[in-house]
Amino acid sequence: MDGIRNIVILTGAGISAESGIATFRGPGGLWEGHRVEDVCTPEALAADPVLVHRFYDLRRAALDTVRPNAAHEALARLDREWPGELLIVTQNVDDLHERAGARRMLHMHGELRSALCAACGERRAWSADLPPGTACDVCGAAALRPDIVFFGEMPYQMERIEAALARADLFVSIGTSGAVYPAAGFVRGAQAYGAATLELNLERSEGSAWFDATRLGPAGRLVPAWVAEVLGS
Ligand code: BJW
Repeated sequence: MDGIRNIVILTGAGISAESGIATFRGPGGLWEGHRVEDVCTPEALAADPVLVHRFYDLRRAALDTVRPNAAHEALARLDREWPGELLIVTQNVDDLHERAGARRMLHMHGELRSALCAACGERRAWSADLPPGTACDVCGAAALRPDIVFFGEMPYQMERIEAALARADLFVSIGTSGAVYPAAGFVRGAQAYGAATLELNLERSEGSAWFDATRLGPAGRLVPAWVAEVLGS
């Protein structure tokens, strides 16, 4: 990995598939016949808050039944051992990267184990069920909602991501379909700043043509092999 010092890694639902968490698109997808971009919106939340809150309550509770897989563990090892800059940007709302031990990471699409106040914007750790109308500790409004970035809402920490992409020597995308922006555009952004780009995915994605190289296979096999290569072991 000559000349590589700063790495940005983007992960998607595919990295958690081998832990037993369904991906969004494709057969058996999480939204079962609905297009995620039709149902995962602020309008859907406003129309049926009980249904949407319940959906996320079930997924939050299901986190107790899954654990990190070899791909999450390999990225946590990279985080511990890589001497240069590293940022793992996950689109996932599960907590498997941090449970594997990754620290230099962020959740751009929110977190299941967090609640967001729709009135004041406060975010707080949340592990129980979250019924509609739960009051915010900070402003008192009965406005806590799942801390999930819906379509049409701004993903978190975009400035930090853009700054990391601008400094990256290598951008790696793992287990994401390249169907959702702005994440799907990171490969071209990183390239414009001069980074090399690599995709690790089960199959070719909508964005594959943009990458310098694509390796196909399950993340649980590809990611540990790639991390060993990067760390020279
Ligand atoms: C494996 C594997 C294994 C399987 N090993 N791999 C037109 C053009 C451009 C943009 C837009 C547009 N129209 C609208 C937009 C914007 C919109 C958008 O992108 N829409 C598209 C439908 C076109 N985006 C937004 O609204 C975003 N906000 C925004 O743009 O704000 C404005 C802005 C302006 C300027 C700068 C910045 C922002 C918000 C997007 C929010 C997405 N939220 C969700 C919901 C989470 C809720 C929940 O969990 O319930 O996030 S949608 C859903 O998709 C989720 C995911 O994070 C996201 C991406 O999915 P992901 O991870 O790629 O999963 P899959 O299932 O699609 O793919 C899995 C992949 O894994 C596949 O490739 C498999 O092959 C692979 N795989 N098993 C390795 N074992």
